[in-house]
Amino acid sequence: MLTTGMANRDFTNWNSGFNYTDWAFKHHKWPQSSSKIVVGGSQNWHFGVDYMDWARRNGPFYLNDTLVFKYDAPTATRAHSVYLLKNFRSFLTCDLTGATKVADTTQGVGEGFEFVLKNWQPHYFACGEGNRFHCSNGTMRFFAMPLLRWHF
Ligand SMILES: [Cu+2]
Repeated sequence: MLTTGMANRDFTNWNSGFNYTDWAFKHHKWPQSSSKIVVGGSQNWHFGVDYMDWARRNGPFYLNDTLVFKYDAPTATRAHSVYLLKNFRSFLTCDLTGATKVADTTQGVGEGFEFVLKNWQPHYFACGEGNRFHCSNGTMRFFAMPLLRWHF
């Protein structure tokens, strides 16, 4: 029988420094392969593509999958980049405050910029160009929560 004291202690441990990714790596076997997915498919990473819709149709994504962001070299009028927004609220409002730039405006050229989903946590991707204009008006944002690919 689980006593109240036990339950409380477990709850406390759960909240303090529990690392989901470490736990998953310790307790589970990992699959032989992971996928490489070009964000936006043939449309690549462009202004005006609905990436939330793309992610819905092409997800779910799994831990250790690689997302490839392909975009043209920057010009005087247009450039793209890849940012990880801080949280869901930043995602909803395209707020770049506290965001992490993971690829600058040149890194999507050619084979594209590869981002490996290494951590079991939500990822809020967005283009950081145009002072949030690409994110909000250009719909260059999507959400990815990598799932565990169980080995049966
Ligand atoms: Cu952009």
